[in-house]
Amino acid sequence: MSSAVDSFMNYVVAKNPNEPEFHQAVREVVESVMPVVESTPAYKRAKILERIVEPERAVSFRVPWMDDRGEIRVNKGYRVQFSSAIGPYKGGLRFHANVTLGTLKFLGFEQIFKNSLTTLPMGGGKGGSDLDPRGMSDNEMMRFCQAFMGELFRHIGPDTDVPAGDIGVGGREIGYLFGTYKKLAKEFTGVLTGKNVNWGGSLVRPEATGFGVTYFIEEMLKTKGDSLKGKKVSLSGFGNVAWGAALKMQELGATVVTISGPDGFIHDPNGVKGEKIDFMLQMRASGRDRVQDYAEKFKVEFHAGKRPWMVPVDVAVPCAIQNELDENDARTLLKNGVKCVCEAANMPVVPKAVSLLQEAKILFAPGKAANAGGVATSGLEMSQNAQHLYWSREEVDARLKQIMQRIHQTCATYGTEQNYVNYVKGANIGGFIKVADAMLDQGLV
Ligand code: 2IT
Repeated sequence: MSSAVDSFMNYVVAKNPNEPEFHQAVREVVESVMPVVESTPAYKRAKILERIVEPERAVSFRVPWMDDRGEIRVNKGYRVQFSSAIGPYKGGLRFHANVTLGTLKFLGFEQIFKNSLTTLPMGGGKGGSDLDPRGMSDNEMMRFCQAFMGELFRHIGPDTDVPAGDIGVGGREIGYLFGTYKKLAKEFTGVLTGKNVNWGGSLVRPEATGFGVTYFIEEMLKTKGDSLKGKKVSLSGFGNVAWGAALKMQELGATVVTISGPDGFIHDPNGVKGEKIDFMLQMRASGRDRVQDYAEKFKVEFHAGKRPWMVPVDVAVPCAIQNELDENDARTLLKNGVKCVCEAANMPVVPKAVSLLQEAKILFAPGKAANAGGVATSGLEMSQNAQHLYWSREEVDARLKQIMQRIHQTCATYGTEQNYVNYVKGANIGGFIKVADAMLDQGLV
């Protein structure tokens, strides 16, 4: 089997040079699904794997804009429309200095299987820009978003491709992007998700990724007769995902002891709770991209340039960015008795660290299963927009929770090996089969 994986990966690497994150994401899925493909002649005949790793379409465009000093700035803009087998392309926009086409191909590829797992009719896509938003004024961000949407609008639509936020794109950016789309398309439609609730957004969408991750962890712990109550939890990041997770962790009786930023991490043994969680929003709005402000305000330890995985915890939840938890971090967490590591960001744990955690037979879940609550709630926002209705907070939250429980069940169904749930395998196979079967049904397109 590993030779089939290796030869397929040689093909992928040769066709997509210099895209290491994309190779990493593809290898992880192919390792899981190769046995299914090898034993399903229809998938082999239809070249499902060769087709699924090639985006249906990827656009790259120029984003020229003017900063507050009157200087002209030029960024790259992209939208990768990866798969529309089970619905319109769906996935976020990332504004971050290290964004390349390869980054967005990795994210768009992951999104195909994640969206399939939600059980909602959404294909996979991702977009963004190499913009570094740090230190930008509100007016600069508005002009950037107007320039970005000035090109993107012709490639998207409520039944074609529905972007949302990701790193660097939150409610403010979605507002500016939506304003420009509406003006150019002359249409008020659900073309973006993550909108403000006053004009088409869904309740619970801001919290949804972090809530969903927490519901998923609760399901994982339940398989061991355990729960989050009384557990010590480390989070990385301090953005939207970490914020939502901190809120729900507090509600379920866990103590969040770390958050982090590019400058280092803070250790708050009494717990990131109450007004301290609200302060995460202020830190994000400040655009300073540092957590030392938290340490100064609440008089807790700050570890400059370090990652939070050295703190002994029961549950570790990387919420920041890809490849932020490596083999050494995994060894440290295991040595300190970690019971569960759950990816809340997309692919934050490096492959060797994933193997170490799985070999130690602790609970480990991949982002495409555990963080699917964000895009699932985007799907619920699309449903509400299509009906021209709003659902209550209780209704959206109940649906989100049920979706996370179903995703957990799918992982267990396809991933159980001798009393151990391999969530990576379960998520990949569960997500893949539905997309592959839809591709068979729709012929060679
Ligand atoms: O990675 C993700 O799933 C997201 N950034 C959310 C995408 C969405 O369309 O809500």
